[in-house]
Amino acid sequence: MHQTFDAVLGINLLHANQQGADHNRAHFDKWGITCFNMMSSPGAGKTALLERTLAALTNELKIAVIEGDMTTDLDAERLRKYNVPVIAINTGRSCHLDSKMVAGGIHQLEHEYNPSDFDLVLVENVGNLVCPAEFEVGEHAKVALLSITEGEDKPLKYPIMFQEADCLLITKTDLAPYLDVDISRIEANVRQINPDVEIIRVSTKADEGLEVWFNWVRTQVLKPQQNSLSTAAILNVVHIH
Ligand SMILES: Nc1nc2c(ncn2[C@@H]2O[C@H](COP(=O)(O)OP(=O)(O)OP(=O)(O)O)[C@@H](O)[C@H]2O)c(=O)[nH]1
Ligand SMILES: [Mg+2]
Ligand SMILES: [Zn+2]
Ligand SMILES: [Zn+2]
Repeated sequence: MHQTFDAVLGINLLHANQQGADHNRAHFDKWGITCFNMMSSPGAGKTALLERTLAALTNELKIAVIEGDMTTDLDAERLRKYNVPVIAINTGRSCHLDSKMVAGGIHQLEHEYNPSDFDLVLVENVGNLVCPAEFEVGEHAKVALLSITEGEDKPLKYPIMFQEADCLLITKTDLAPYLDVDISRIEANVRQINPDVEIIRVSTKADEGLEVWFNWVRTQVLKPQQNSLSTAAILNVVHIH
């Protein structure tokens, strides 16, 4: 995990990040956009899930993607096939997206499109089970993915991600017959940390649970935005275009 206080600079990094996250959320709220932060360890299936989500929902929702990777735009290229705006952010040496990086993506969306046309922005975070959960980017919901190949104990060993999640997708369930894994044990471990989290078992390969996931997405998009009265004030105070 990163140190969140830089003693030399005297900056509380998480506090500064939070201000940027409030700024981003104010943009989303002004435009009527719901934003998800999609997080998991490398390879749990974030991009595969986004591919299926875009294929299923672009006819009913206007979606844009902000794609975070340390290097390359391989995932961004996979998602551009679905004819949605995909803004690629390379984080370089950073193993998570922070709110300032995502602000760059949001401002790009604002300049290139009419942002009020969009319903949903999906942020794919860098593959990492630890710090993305601590660095809010302005999302309305945190979606965590855990594949069944990672082990039943992961929610207990990396609790912050599972504590913070609004929705947990247990992925690659098609592999269960080949593994010594008890999926209900994973669920019990998650519930121990976060009793109220929505848990959905999915497989993009075997088409399992995807309709349940799409319905969860729909309910979140339809939820009234938390539209704070201070939206305009936040945008004025911290504008980092
Ligand atoms: N068997 C199986 N494999 C899957 C499933 N979903 C994804 N995969 C495979 O898992 C690998 C990683 O999937 P990605 O979607 O690239 O994972 P990711 O979380 O986006 O990876 P990073 O962006 O690198 O962190 C690929 O080889 C996928 O084909 C699934 O439901 N079942
Ligand atoms: Mg990916
Ligand atoms: Zn990090
Ligand atoms: Zn702004």
